[in-house]
Amino acid sequence: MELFNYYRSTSSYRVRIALALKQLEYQYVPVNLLKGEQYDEHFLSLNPQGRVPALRIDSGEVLVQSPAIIEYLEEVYPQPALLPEEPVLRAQVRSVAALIGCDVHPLHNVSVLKQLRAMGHEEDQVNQWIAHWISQGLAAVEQLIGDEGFCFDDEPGLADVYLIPQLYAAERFKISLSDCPRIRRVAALAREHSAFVLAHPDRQADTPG
Ligand SMILES: N[C@@H](CCC(=O)N[C@@H](CS)C(=O)NCC(=O)O)C(=O)O
Repeated sequence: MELFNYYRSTSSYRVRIALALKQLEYQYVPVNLLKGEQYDEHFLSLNPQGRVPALRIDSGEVLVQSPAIIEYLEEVYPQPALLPEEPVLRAQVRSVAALIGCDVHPLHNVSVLKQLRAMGHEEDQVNQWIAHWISQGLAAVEQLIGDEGFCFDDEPGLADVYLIPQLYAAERFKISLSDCPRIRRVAALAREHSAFVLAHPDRQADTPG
């Protein structure tokens, strides 16, 4: 498999964690978002939306959108499972993933911020925008996750796959987690877990030296 991604892209980081948790080998293909490589003809032929991640699977098909890629991995490589068996718990885990993936991350994506700047917003307004949506989303996640272990279990699952990259973005944008002890607990566990360590933006092929 080939993963077209960017070291500090939140949605790429999710897929890297899922691949690492399932101990799947892949080739890392960097797409530099700051240089606009996502709009190169070659990359657009893989993903017409011009966004990472994209996963080329061994049959040659290219999958896009991190939720779809992660679901594919879960279906084809079911162990270790990212979702629990029990339907209510499955829905709760998916809720946290959706909250982050649909209601937080899209609001601070590169092209959304570019559009805010193009509409005349100053950098401090853009930063306030980012801080507002990330803080609000994480405050809700704090209420939804459990009191022990990773978000919902002793072992990491789908909610953790979404949360940890969002925390990396929160740190970049200097969002305080002082009111989020549960989230801080999950972050501390992830720092010690080999799959999360492997997938971390600081140690990818395109991480600046
Ligand atoms: N919903 C998509 C979001 C993909 C996305 O927004 N990727 C960002 C990086 S995290 C990107 O490629 N941005 C480039 C751009 O907006 O120009 C997913 O989960 O894969």
